[in-house]
Amino acid sequence: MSYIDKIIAQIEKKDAGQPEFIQASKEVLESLRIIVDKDSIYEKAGLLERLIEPERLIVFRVPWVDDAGNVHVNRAYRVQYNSAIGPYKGGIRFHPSVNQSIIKFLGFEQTLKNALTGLPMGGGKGGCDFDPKGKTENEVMRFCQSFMTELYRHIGPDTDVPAGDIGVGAREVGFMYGQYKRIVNNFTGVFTGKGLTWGGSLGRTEATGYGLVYIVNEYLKGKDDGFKGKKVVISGSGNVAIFAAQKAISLGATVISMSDSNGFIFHKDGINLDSIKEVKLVKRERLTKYAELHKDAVYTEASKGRVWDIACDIALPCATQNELFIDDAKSLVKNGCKIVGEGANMPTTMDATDHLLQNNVAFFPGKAANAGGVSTSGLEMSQNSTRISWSFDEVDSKLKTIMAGIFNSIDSAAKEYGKPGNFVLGANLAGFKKVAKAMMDQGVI
Ligand code: NDP
Ligand code: 2IT
Repeated sequence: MSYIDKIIAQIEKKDAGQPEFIQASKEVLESLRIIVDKDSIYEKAGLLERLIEPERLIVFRVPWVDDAGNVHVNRAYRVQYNSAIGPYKGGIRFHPSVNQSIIKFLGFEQTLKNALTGLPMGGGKGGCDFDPKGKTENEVMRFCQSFMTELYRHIGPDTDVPAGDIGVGAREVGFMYGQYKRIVNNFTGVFTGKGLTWGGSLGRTEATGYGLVYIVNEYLKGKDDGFKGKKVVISGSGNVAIFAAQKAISLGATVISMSDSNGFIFHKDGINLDSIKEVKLVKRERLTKYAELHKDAVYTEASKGRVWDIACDIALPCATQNELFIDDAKSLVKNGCKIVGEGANMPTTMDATDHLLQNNVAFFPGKAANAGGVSTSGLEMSQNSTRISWSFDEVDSKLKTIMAGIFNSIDSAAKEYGKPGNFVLGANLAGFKKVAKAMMDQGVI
């Protein structure tokens, strides 16, 4: 049995019951055969056993009291996955689906993603099965304070630096950061995605969506093409989706569809982004509200249709894991879609990814395509350390450079290993090589 097969068998046995973690780690391990099966140094160093096992997984309870005086207890996690190249770095997710499998898959992906950025950041991720939907502002604040009352002892500006993810935006980061500062009596860059008046970086809010469009654009530029005139379908209508739409539109594309967990809108002549922002970011309402405001937009409930059935040139899944399945991939190919860029983490299942690759769709995996967010978090950390704030244009131009760098490294790795255009392989290999080298240099720890 090869080393990789041994590790896959070990994960399937030890981590049975963690489907998302098995899915994410298997995809990476399959890509590594090309390097690891040829060189016994990795097996001798137990490198893969160490890479797939988190350095630390913290599980804790979060008790809080709702406005009516009822006590609730949620389960929270922080996985400190890998610190070979820098302090643990990665977001925090609040969603009822959060469990150990999801946090571990996200932490594992983050480790390789952060390596691709070229910045000194290790991999981490956190979250809780708390659902912010329908909670009052005071309930969210009390929850965040209770969450941080435990988490604070595990994080620090040079140890572990959290940020936002699903269900965690500027509001939640504010409440968590406030409580951290109150406990430790220290104003440090322990969080990224902070507010602009208290250490946040200009451009961080936009960074993940913008970065996604920048990396796809880098690819298009190589073909003397661009976003102009392209029809774009985006899933999700949160932070990543909205700013991907904003950048795509500014480059001349028409975004014809967006979604939330209840359904999707199809707006043939292009969605009205101001209206989406008002509905989703300001009023925190459902997309049905958008359809009420725009009579020419068609709303379809999630149970009655798929956003991926809409014909488009470019599809950008920006909602959550496992939201683009094999039938969706077939539909995209059939309708002429040429590019899929993952704004979300692991939105595409493995068989769907294979189908897209086999049909010459340019496929940008999340660990490369959505790395603009954490890259700009890295830039926020640098600004905090030096106590300097850069202008929006400075940050944005650094983000463009980083995304072009990521494109070049995944493109070159794919070519180097004989699979030009396979950016899944390219991203996994380029990320792995960097982390593996750092781990080898630092001995068996
Ligand atoms: P938000 O909470 O801002 O938005 C999430 C969006 O996805 C909402 O429209 C939400 O709909 C939808 N969604 C969430 N869960 C589900 C689900 N189970 N089924 C269907 N739709 C769902 O999160 P972000 O935009 O920050 O994150 C989106 C994705 O991007 C995630 O995969 C995240 O890990 C990834 N990502 C985020 C980064 C960031 O900087 N924020 C950086 C890199 C990756 P609804 O409102 O109905 O729940
Ligand atoms: O998945 C991700 O890369 C994020 N949620 C952002 C992480 C970060 O630390 O900015």
